[in-house]
Amino acid sequence: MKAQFSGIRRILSGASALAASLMFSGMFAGNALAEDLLGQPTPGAIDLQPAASELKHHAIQFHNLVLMPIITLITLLVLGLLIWIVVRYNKKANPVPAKFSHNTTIEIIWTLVPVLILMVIAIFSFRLLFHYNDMPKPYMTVKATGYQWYWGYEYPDQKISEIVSLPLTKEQADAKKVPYLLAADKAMVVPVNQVVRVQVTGADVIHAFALPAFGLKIDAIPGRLNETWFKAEKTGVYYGQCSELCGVDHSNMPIEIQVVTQAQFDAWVKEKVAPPAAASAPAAAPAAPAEGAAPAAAPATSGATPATAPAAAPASAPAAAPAAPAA
Ligand SMILES: [Cu+2]
Repeated sequence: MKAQFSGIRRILSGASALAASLMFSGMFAGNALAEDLLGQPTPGAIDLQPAASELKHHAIQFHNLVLMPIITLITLLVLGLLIWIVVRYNKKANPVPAKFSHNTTIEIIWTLVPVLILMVIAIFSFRLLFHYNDMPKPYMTVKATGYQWYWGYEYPDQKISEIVSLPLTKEQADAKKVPYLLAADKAMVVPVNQVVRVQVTGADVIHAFALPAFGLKIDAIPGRLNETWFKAEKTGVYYGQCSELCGVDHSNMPIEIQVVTQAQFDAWVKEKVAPPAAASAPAAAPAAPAEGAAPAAAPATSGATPATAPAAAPASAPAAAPAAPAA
């Protein structure tokens, strides 16, 4: 079975290369496909965005080796038939037309051949769907919630509550030298080479979480939790957008995923987890001096009246936080 597939694949890839060179030579000679930007669209590019995850590699293979050759061959066949009929059977070349109608053989052929073509597409299509479905054991989960009109990212494993990711204005994007309508003020941060499960839902209307470089596109539906996954191969910044017409600011729902090294991710998690620890500081504060907690926190809290204590707490919190686990 596998050998058969590889045979078909070889034939199809040959046809694909031929078709691609026929269709695109000259027309797009100025575009070097190899220079496509990773993680974002390239101006003037015609191909799919380069892959940065396993799923996207499979999707590109399906597109390039199965769909494109079939589409190209069918288009060329129909074009050839049209030209042949126009040239051979016009009034001048064929003054006395044939009188017959119906041809059982041809009718069987043009019923069976499309069925076979669809079966070939289905085999490879299901293989791709199974790849999407068969998520390896995830390292972590991120819950992405679509709102009108922004995204929220929650990290249940790391106990990081929802991070609101807002779009940047044109001025902000230009100032930061990031792509407008793709970059967000806060990104989803994930480690490289780890399986990330993305749970997707909508808070108000249907949105869609899509990121081309990872081959992701899944609906964010209120009341439902959809699930997909990716395993980023390279560190970097990857952009996507909401892909379901969700209202007036649909175009203002950028998705930015920052893929960082494991060490950077761990540091980021530590930094994000710190605020909840600081939030619990006010409760711990009265007890802190007795336990000999951070000296920096002591002067601020010991002299404070109950009324000023909450106000003082946030300022002293960062200093007190590292000491808290030790106490
Ligand atoms: Cu949306």
